[in-house]
Amino acid sequence: MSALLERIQSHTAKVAVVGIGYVGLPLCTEIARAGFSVTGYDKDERKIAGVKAKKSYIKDIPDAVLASHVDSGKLTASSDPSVLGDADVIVICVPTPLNKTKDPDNSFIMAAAEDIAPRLRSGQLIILESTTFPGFTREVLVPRLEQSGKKIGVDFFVCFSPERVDPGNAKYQTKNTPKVIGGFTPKCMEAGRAMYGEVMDRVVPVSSTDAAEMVKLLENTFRAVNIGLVNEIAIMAGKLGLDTFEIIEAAATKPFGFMPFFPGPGLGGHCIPVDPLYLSWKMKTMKYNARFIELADQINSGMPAIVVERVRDALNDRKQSVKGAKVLVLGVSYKRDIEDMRESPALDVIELLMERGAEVQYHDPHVPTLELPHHKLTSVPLTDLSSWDAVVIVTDHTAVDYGRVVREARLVIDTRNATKQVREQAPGKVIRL
Ligand code: SAJ
Repeated sequence: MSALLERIQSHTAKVAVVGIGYVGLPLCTEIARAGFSVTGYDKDERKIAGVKAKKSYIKDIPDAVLASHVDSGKLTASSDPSVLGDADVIVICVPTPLNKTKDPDNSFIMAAAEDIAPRLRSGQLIILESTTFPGFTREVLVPRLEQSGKKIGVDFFVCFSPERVDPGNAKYQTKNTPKVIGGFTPKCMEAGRAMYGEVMDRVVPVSSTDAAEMVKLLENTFRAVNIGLVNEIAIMAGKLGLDTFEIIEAAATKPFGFMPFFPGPGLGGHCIPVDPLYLSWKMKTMKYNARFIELADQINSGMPAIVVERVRDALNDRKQSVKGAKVLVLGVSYKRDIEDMRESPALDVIELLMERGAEVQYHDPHVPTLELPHHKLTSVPLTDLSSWDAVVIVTDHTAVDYGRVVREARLVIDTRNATKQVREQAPGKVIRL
């Protein structure tokens, strides 16, 4: 342990980061910036090639930043698992999705454990960053690593430290976002705090790996449940004939005790729709039903159908049916100004409209093509907006001229309040969620 601490404090410790995606690559650059030699380990040869060619594939990491660390010799990349045996510190930043039955899929973490276990060396520190259920590190990861015959807290050290990367956030990046960390034993914690203390602006120790796992799940469950709440408020406001966004914006003037969330077409991304279900799944194994999480998931998953109901009702008011209607979906990525389509509710909105016989196309400046189960669509240019029976704003990209949309379109269903500044130019033409 003392040798590990000495190498960490002198920045001579060698670090390996398993998984160099939107979490791992920024982490690699911060570790290199702190003066450590760091190797990005990934099975995706394209990522390895990107790092070696100093061509960043992560928007938050400019090519110049990547190049500076590669040219200094501090940052390398490899798909050879032997780098894991050489490393003093190994950080695991791999995906933890849900499988088809919405149960946790920890297979990527276990694949990393299979790469590490046969190469586990005395004195190594392993930090898991991938979001998982409370108890995973203690019940699954550590026992797997101990099968090597080495003893946790004596021969090797394990911590859990949740990733808090918010892609595209100009203010908070890896280094200046407080870093929560929990150690399996006090020595594990000492090693983890020492390592991240050399890289991050602020380290937040908690009492265990389970606690650190739970911190992450609370953070993202908080968002999913509050988004579910405002989505239900939108459903209720619709029945009351009230404008949801007006209600929320007025409530948001309360300077204390309130935090605005806004309704939308559903929950997209790889965090918010997924992480809370890791917690509810774990509670099910303990015969407890995490009702808020389940209810939020039901409401959020049901929003695409609510959007299609709003389209149906708006067309109906114009004596038109959805069947045969020409509908343009405006914006399809899971949130504004990004190209990420993971779990995007736009996919469900399009599918539901097509099932009801609408002729659907989409426009998204960030998404050139779209793969649906039975269709492949291409983003159409924003010309001749009056040719559509309805334009449905599903993602509110800033690149779109919403003034032109409300002036030229015949009917606009706005699920994001994108037309807030311009809808007065076309009274009665814009229906908001
Ligand atoms: N959404 C709403 N209404 C809201 C806020 C979000 O419908 O009021 C929708 C978004 O459109 C999107 C989904 O929820 O489809 C998730 O949005 P998000 O703003 O939470 O963005 P994400 O998925 O990029 O979440 C990430 C998370 N970061 C990590 O897990 C490390 C989350 O913890 C961050 O709080 C969030 O970014 C953020 O604050 O931007």
